[in-house]
Amino acid sequence: MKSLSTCLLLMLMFAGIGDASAEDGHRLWLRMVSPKQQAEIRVGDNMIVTKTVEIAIDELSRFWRRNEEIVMSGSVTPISDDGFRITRKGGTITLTASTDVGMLYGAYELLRRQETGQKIENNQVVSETPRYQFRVLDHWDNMDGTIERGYAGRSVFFKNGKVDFDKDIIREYARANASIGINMVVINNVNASPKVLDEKTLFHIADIADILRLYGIRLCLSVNFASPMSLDSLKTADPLDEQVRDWWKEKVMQIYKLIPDFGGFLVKANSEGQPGPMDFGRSHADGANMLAEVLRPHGGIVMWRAFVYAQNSPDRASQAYEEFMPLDGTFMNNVILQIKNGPIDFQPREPVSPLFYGIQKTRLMPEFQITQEYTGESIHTCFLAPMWREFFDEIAANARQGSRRHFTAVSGVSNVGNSVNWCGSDMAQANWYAFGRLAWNPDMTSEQIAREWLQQTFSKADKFVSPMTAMLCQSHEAVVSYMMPLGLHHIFAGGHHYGPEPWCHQPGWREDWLPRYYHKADSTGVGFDRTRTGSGNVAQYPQRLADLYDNVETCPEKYLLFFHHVPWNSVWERLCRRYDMGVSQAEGFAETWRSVEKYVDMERYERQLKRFERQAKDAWWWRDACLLYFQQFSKMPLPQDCPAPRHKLDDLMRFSLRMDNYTAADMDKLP
Ligand code: GCV
Repeated sequence: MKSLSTCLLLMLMFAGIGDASAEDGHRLWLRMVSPKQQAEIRVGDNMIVTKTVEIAIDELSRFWRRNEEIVMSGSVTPISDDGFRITRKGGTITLTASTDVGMLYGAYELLRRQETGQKIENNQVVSETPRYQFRVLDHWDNMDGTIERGYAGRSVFFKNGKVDFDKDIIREYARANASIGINMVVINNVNASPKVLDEKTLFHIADIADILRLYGIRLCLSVNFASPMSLDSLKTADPLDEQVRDWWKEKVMQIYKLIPDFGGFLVKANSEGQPGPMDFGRSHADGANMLAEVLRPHGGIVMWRAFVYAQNSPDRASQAYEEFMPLDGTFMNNVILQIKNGPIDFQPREPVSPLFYGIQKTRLMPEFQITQEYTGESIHTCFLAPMWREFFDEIAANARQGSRRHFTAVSGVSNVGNSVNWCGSDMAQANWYAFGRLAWNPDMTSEQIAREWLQQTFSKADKFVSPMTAMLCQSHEAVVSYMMPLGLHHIFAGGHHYGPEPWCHQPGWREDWLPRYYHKADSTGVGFDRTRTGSGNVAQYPQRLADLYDNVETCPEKYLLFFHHVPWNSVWERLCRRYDMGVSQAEGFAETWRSVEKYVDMERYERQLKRFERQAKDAWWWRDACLLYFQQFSKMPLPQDCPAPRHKLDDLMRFSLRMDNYTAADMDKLP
């Protein structure tokens, strides 16, 4: 064993991270305070001190405030997948890992336990390995610096068509990711500019990869399938064309020369106007395999998105299944199909995409959306762990019924931008955190995650943590209730996805971009009939679920209007009550926040209070817009004990919110 105090000098380069400063939210959940005297960390002889291990040592020596000494030791028996083991004997805690990244994860686990008051008992063994091999954060950042569906400012990677980043910010970003186990990031939008593969651009991207690598994170890129045509004027991007294959081979070699641990490509093909193999008469598998073949020798993967839906299809929910099921078994094994959790598009609530049950011979990864495109952007508090838990729970329940289920990877569309608190809203940071924690261990409960996030990010006081945990865990259901309860979906205003516009009608627009395609309200009832006698979508589910969803009596209420068109008299009262429940929950959020004021610093308190107040108003806006609009068809009064609307339908229908990325500054312009 040797003392590492000398090495600590080397670590001055990391100083600055986590220093006490004003509470602007920038430090996220990593608000650790250093002890007066740095902790001494001992390093076992069997360990190679890489730069990543140096970071682990630095983190512990600067922030470990307990009396136990820490010994870091390489593992004699391998611990798989960057896992780690923590044991305590008397006053010595031993952290063991087989890889340097495992050591870093172990260091963050120790600090998390310290910050959340979890003791490690004498002789206790804490042993952790991540459930999924790839825990991927997808950024929808454009090279001009804008972020598609981003509500937290501009890109931290790109500006004015170029790679442009602040090294310190990227280091802090990498550190935050590593602290929750994220090990891959895709830095650019799936609606990808071919320019990202330009040699000069790659050269600068490699500088980002160099920083991420220190924290065990592999960089990936979204690629435009027609890149060979745009960048080098090839006549085709046909995946079976020799020249095209050679182009990709060379490009991939160029990338690996610059970024030896490059993770791979994420591809949105033949979807929403993006080019793809089908433009050349080839299949998704032809396209994905061509890329997989050139990446495989370097250890790279292809994440091929299954988010496809053709214009004028009778049921958008059925499209991806129809397109991808026949291809099951034809993808190479370094291709992972990336499938959105639900069959439509990151709605506040959807059933699990049937592809997760159907696909048997291809690797799969769910795609969640951390950025709140459909759940209130950076204004509403909507803690998404309960929604993602619902997904994992349904998958697990079905696996028990005999359906195969093992994912290799999990991905989430990031909510990070260059705003001072990274996510635009302080509460939205919880979703970044929750994504990482669930990607590491999908068995964690929402309460556990909320609790540890709150303790680290705000205060450990139980009078703060308990009510706020309850509020966070209720928030997703509240959002569903005041926006789209009982299985309603996609009744957002056209052009953006913030406010309600169930009436939205834009001549010339695709039908499946308009709310009425989804709610199908008419004089006979409301809801999308996806039963066996309707669109037939239920039949894409395993028999047990198909039967359950097909029958209006057994269909879970939360999916009722997703699968059934039901008469008004059977649903009107329930609908009104659900909306009201959501509104009163949202109103309660502001009250809860006011009740914990003394535990929160002024800056974050004020900033968040405004958002909670806006959220309550928006809940009313949603409730009134939807109920008053539907009432035109139901012709039924609101139940007597339901409050009178605060808005008039005509006023709401006249109001038009044509802003894609509006910020807190625009909040007062809403109804
Ligand atoms: C990146 C939805 C979003 C788009 C997004 C697309 C996708 O349609 O509104 O902004 O594009 O999903 O996931 O590809």
